[in-house]
Amino acid sequence: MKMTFRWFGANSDTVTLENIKQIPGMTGVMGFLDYKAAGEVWLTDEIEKYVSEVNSAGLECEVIESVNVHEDIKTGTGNRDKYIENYKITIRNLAKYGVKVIVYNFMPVFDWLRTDLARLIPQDGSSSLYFNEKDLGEMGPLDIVKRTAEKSQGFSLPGWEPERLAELEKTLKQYENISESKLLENYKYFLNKIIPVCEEVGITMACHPDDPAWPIFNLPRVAHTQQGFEKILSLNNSPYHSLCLCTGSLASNPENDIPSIISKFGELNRVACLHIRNIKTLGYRHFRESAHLSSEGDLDMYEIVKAMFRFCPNVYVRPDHGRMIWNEAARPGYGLYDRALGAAYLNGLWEAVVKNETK
Ligand SMILES: [Mn+2]
Repeated sequence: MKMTFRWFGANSDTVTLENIKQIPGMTGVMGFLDYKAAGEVWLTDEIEKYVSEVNSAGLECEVIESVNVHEDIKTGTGNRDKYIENYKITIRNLAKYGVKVIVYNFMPVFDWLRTDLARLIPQDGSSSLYFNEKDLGEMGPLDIVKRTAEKSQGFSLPGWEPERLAELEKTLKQYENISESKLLENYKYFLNKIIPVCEEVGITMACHPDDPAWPIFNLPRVAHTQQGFEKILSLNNSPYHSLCLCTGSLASNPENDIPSIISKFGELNRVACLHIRNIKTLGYRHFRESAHLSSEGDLDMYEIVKAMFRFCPNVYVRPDHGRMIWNEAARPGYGLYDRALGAAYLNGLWEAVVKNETK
């Protein structure tokens, strides 16, 4: 296990590299260039600047998140081949600076969705991200985008970048004729073009699950169940086509057995990294994010860490979304304090599992 932390860059994050380095057991960051729009090439000087900053803080940058896939690739229309060529250049450029894994998703339009970004948890006065399908009511995608932007306290949210959503109506229109099987066909086309480049330069692509783990706004989504991942992985058999299993995203559907999903795909050598967080189910399609401890949410973190140790012990891990605690003002989900507590807890579980399993 390599414990890492998401970092948005010096100009975009309230958390500093020094903060991250001071969290015990932290080996690196999962990097992010928040100003890059989907389809754009990540230039070598931009990557070099980010990676060398991380390295000079004594941290590694072997995982990059959110090299977003352009909607033309997902819908198989317009300039798809141009954007795929750009993606290939980005893969090569990232490899030059020691990047080993790219986390991405193939979700139509929305990376993730919440109905409240700062829901008060009455028991302790902290707040966290929250979802209740009932609150969506009559709201359409445009209303929810507007509301999410208003509630993000001025921070741009990954997956909700303004430039990406500016053309939302047009993008939604593009999906009117895209069925699940068409989406998978376009996904396969993309993989077959980029995976040979990944194999050549040694970068693994890690698909992130849908969040929440079901289709929204009638858009086709395929990455939210074991069966969905089986379909996705069968599109291309290379081990460089892999998964980033995000426990909190998957757990929004209580039918997903997370330790079993990690075991299954870990054993097949198709798990490159894990995002670990916990959620508390409050009703049907109704949940809030919780502190990482098993006792605070629905997930058995001991079983999750044990599955990781047994079936994919070399993965990159990061504590995912934390609650907002101790009056911190930060990007929703991405404060320092609760994620640092999560990392310390996960490191403790890891030590216990390693000692138990190797006795
Ligand atoms: Mn995640």
